[in-house]
Amino acid sequence: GADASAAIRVNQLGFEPQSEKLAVVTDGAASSFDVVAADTGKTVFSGKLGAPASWKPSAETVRVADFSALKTPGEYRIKIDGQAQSDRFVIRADAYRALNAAAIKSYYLNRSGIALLPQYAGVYARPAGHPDDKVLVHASAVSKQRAEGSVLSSPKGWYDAGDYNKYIVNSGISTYTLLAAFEHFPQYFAKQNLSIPESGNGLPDILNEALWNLDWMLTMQDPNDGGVYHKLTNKSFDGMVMPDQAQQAPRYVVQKSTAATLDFAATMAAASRIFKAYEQQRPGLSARMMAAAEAAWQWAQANPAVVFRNPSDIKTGEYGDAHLDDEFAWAAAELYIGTGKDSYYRAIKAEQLPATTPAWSDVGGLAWISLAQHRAHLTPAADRKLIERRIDGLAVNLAASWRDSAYRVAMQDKDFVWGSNAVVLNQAMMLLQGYRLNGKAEYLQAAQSGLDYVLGRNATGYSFVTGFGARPAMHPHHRPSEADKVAAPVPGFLVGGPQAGQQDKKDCPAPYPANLPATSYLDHVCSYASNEIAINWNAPLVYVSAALDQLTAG
Ligand code: G3I
Ligand code: 9MR
Repeated sequence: GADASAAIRVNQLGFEPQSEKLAVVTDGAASSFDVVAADTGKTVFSGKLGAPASWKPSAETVRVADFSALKTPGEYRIKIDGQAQSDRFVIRADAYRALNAAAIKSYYLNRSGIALLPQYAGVYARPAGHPDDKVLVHASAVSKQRAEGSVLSSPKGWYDAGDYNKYIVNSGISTYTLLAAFEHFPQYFAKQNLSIPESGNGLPDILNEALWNLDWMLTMQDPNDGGVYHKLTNKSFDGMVMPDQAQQAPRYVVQKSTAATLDFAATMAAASRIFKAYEQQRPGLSARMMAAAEAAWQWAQANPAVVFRNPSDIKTGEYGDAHLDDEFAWAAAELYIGTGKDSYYRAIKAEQLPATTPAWSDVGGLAWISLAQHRAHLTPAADRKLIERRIDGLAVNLAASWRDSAYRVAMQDKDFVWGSNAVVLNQAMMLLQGYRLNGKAEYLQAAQSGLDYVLGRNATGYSFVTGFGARPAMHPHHRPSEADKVAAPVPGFLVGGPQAGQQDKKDCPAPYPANLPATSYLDHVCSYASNEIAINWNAPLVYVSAALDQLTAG
């Protein structure tokens, strides 16, 4: 029954045959478990539960069921005491193919400025919204060449999240992470057909999708000085309506900021090296991106401390960040890889740059990812040993937290912030960098646990990806999912996840079911603090699902 199965938490999608396979059991009484064939109920594997251990973020005592030795493809459930049964899950090759495709397709389904046609979007087809071909320069963004109220064209791009604005800081890390997935696992994406308008044009679809946003980002740079506007936005958030019904006009480009300009520089430099191979499809694009990246870098040198804060009349997402060392380092690293200029290497200040789990406000880890990826081809100025030490040092720490954790996840109390589900996936992405560097099996296992967590092995029992798993989030704070006439939410989105802040309480008619860091989650459309979706949260889902399919293949 539903109640009994809630006590056995498992990745509700399933596993690659060769992967580590763990479930977590909240029932303290049983000491053994069985894995049974989902259809016949026949036992195919039996094991002992691990010792009871407590997990601080949920204040639960749990035991681990390890059935990694079961490698036979099939559909299964876990059973304890001959009674409580888990949800169904599969063991099969390419276990995350459909998940990965949907996670990328969600970007198409969140595109601004284009009608989603039924042949690509199915029931989620909708008219175009936010053409953004006439946006105004906000008072905060005036320059010699562009007076207040000047009109710019800045179409395309993805809506940031459940809201309809477009923010450069968040676009940077999101787009880069998709590009990194492609750069690291090109074979995985080579034949993927996402059924988007550009499919079949000679570019892999993940790059087609990334281009939709890169084309927009390029319009956000002021060609007169290289600076980049922080965001393109309404004055306040739209209502819970479809994009074409959002009537707030005008839209504005708001203040250039150092963070946005550097995130833009890093992303364009990375994109430039990837699109070099596609000169035929987009002539001149790679060179244009590198020129844009260098111009942005120059602006940031001249304007090194312009921290963004919302002007008083602008009430939308801020993405304000006063710590800019990591943004400088990331941009310098990508420019160094792209140009081979040692001056950029020195600007990284690598000795002082820690490797941390990436987030929109903390992009130093992205510099280390790119440096490690390209370490064989760097100039002698680069310290290869340092690059390896940084990547491995973070992976060692994350793996230690994972091993010590009752739930076998690297997350600790402090990681349950707004968008916690992306924290665990970005941790997994960094563990995968460690694994790609030195092949330590436990890094791969710990990364697998990160994906398991968002797909059901967590303290809420939900799968946090819309459309995937037996009990997925159904009511994300996502305007199209709420306003369309379709019962199921737009699929392939990672929701933000539990965190105890509950900043949306005043806007929620329903109470949160629990208050602890790992259980403070509300599957209600009101809950922008635990149940919104966002492009930066989906990006590590794309990366990790592809990597685990590719790296675990028998
Ligand atoms: O920086 C402080 C830190 O010093 C302090 O110790 C800590 C304690 O709570 O808070 C830190 O600030 C947090 C900030 O993110 C920076 O990480 C805030 O608490 C937290 O509320 C804030 O959350 C952000 C949220 O917007 C509200 O501003 C999320 O990271 C960010 O992902 C989210 O992004 C929104 C956009 O603004 C609008 N579009 C939707 C998107 C997703 O919800
Ligand atoms: O919908 C908004 C969401 O995208 C943001 O992440 C969130 C926090 O900035 O704010 C949401 O908008 C809410 C606003 O802040 C307060 N009134 C209710 C709005 C939700 O409908």
